[in-house]
Amino acid sequence: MSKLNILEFPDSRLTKVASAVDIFDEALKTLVQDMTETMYSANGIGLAATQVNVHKRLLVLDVSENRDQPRVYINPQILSSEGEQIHEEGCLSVPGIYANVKRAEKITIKAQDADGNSFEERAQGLHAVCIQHEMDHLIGRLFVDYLSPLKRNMVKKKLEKQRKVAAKEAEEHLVI
Ligand code: K1U
Ligand code: ZN
Repeated sequence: MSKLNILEFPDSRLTKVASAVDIFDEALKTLVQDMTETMYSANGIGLAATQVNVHKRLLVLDVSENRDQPRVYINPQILSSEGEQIHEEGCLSVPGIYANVKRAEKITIKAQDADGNSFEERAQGLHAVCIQHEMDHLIGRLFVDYLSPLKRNMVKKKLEKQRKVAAKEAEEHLVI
């Protein structure tokens, strides 16, 4: 298994729209395993293929308490949604930034597993939030796109500053 590189905002590749998965082969199973390892290693509860620069409709998640129930959703579609919830969201592609986002409270989703078998599932609470967040990635949308342009710009500046500090620290570490 390999750990994959996660693209970070404002990388334009995060805005690409993913296309349907139509081949269910060993390469797809390896991608699912690598994405799952990458999600766990980054302490995430979800990861969309777009974030690792693969523009296919595929996401992994694990919202279980013990982090031992990985799930994969290929070609996911929301069949119905009910209610509203506001939840604080984070994103591995927007590190260190958290914001409240309004989403549906309950969803019914149809997707395929890594063998191509179709299944339907009902999700609510954080599970539903995470699926909606990851499905947004597959259409090139980030949770910061729900913020005002002013707040989004502040996020961009904060990330630029974080990166400069990290680069300086790495340089100092090299000198010492
Ligand atoms: O980058 C991602 O898409 C993963 C993202 C998923 C997510 C987290 C929270 C709400 C919606 C979607 C993360 O896993 S961010 C890191 C994280 O584990 C986390 C952050 C805030 C709340 C709960 C978890
Ligand atoms: Zn995300």
